[in-house]
Parts: sequence; C-alpha cells; structure tokens
Amino acid sequence: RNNILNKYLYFCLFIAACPKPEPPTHGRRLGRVFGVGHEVHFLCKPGYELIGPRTRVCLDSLKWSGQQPMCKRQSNIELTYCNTPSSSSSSPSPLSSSSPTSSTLSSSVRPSHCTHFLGSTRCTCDVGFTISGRDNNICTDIDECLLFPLGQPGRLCVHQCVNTPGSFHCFCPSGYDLSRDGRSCSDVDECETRMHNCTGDQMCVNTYGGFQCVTVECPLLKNATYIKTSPMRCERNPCMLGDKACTQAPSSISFHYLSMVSNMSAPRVLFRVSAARVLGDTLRFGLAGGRGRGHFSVQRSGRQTGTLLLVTPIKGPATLEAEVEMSELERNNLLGRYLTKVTLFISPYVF
Ligand SMILES: [Ca+2]
Repeated sequence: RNNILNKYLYFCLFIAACPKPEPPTHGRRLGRVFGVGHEVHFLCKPGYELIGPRTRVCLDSLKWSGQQPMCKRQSNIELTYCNTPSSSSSSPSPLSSSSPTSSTLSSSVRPSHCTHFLGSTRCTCDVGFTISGRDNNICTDIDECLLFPLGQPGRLCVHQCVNTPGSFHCFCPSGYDLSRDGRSCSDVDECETRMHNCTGDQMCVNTYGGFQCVTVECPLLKNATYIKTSPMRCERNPCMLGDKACTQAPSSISFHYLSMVSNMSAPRVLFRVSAARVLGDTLRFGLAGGRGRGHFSVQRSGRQTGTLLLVTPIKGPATLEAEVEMSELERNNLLGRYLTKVTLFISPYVF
C-alpha cells in the first residue's frame, strides 16, 4: 500500500501544469485547470476595462501565454452628445443627474452616433448596443445572456454565458475546452494528452469533463483463483477434479469502461457480448448484478450474442456498473459462465 502511495506522490510531483494565475485586482479569473493546453479567462468588474489578454493558455514551457492582464478603472467616458439645434452649448454636458445610468458609467454605455439632416436627427449604435436615453443620445449594451437564457432554444452558450460590453463570451466547466464555434464545450482527453495522474499499473479512462484511473484486479473468491491474462481480462485457474464450487465460478471475467454524457436518451445499445466459439448446445445471457440495475437490461440479439441495453436515462454525475453473464450449457449441464463487467462513467452535464 505504501508503495502505491509513493507512486501516486511521485506522479503528483510531475503533473505538467502552469503556476496558478492570480485574478486581476477588480476582476476575476475563470478556469481552474492549469495543465498544459488549458485556458484561463479574465473578466473585470463593471466600470473596469480589461487591459491585456482576455484568455491565457498554459504552454508546454509551463508558462502562461501573453502578459498578466489588468483591470483599469474607466475614466469617465466622455459622452459627446448629439447636440440638437436648440441646445447649442459648446461644452458637452455630463449626463443629467436624473439619468439612472449616470451612476453606473461604464463601457456598457457609449455615446450614439448621430447625423443631422434637414432638421432631423438619426442616431445609431455599434453592434451589440441599443439606443436609449432621453434624446437617443446614448447606447447601452445589450445583455445577450439575458436575452437568450440557458436551457432555452437558441441559447448562446451550452454552459455559462458572460455578458461583455457589445458582446458576450461563453465559458466551459473545467475539463472542457470552448469549441471553435465559441458556444459549445468539448471534452479534453486527459488520457490522450497525458494530463492524467494515473500510475503505471492503472489504466486511464477518458470521461466527459474528466478522466478516471482504473485498476483491473482479478477477484479473490473462496472457491476459485484467477489470473490476469490481459489488461482487461481475468481467467480462472484450472479447478481440482470434482471441485464443483470451483467449476461453477465464472471461467472468465472481462472489464469494460464506457463514458457517457448525462441524460442520454433510452433505450440504446451500450455493449454487445459474443461467444467466440460455442461448445455446448445452449447459450444464455442475463444481467448478473451491478449498481444501478434498474437502468439496464440484457437481450439476446443473435444466436451467439447478447446486448446490454440502457433502458432509462441516467442523470449524471454517476458511476454505474452492469454485469452481463453468459452461460454455456450442454444438455442442461453448465459448461461455463463468462462475466463481463461494464462500468459507466456519466458526466454531470449533457455534453
Ligand atoms: Ca476528459
């Protein structure tokens, strides 16, 4: 056990990660994974403007790309009013104190662009802003996140939406990268990119939003002993002649790991078990056990094939197990039992 712990510590020391980036004063940092290839994002409080990069990436050199950004207080924006002919004052008057926006001057408020032609005035705003103010003289930011909230058709971001002056930005939970479309989140394959901390005797299983380190261990049964014949399979050692309890124990146990997103529709096929060669006259397939049995069913889908089905959707995060048993018989005598243990890792999100 100590040995395992030592190995774990050894791996912990060598996870490739960048130093924890501090959030800027008057702002915050989004993103909690600092491994190579991961991104962090920076935002400023209202009234502050981000100077520097909005996003930094942890580079192979274990340094963050770009410079640490700052949040700079926005100096009172000079609102140049569209002077209507009646108010020909040369000095632009500040926002009247009755205006509700005067106290929250930020870059979410901008002057409008007005043109005067033949006594009429036409004012427009930049993209992402809408005209407001008593004389259409200011533009206020459109909160796209509020307009298209999460969980509604046409939503902007699959996870988190942050409104910015004139635009918006989508954020993903840790373990995901923002997709190229800027709205969806795609899983980071920690196993493929070596961002996992699984030890040498463990296997890395990529999951949606994370990864799992699994150890395949052959069972210790009273009546039978097993030996690992491949990383995912254990086979029973030969039984003593006449040892019935031993011959009734599974001849082989295979392990499989599946990753799924939350709330996948059902019914759906999860896994198929087939007999490579059949010695007896009958094959039977059934669900032997496992956590969350109510979600699964086993059906025969061919002469030598059984199918593990998901029958009701699973809400994540969850880890469930299903055991599919195939038994081979000859004139009603059991020739062998073969167990397939399927572990399902279900993400907390529908992506
Ligand atoms: Ca992953």
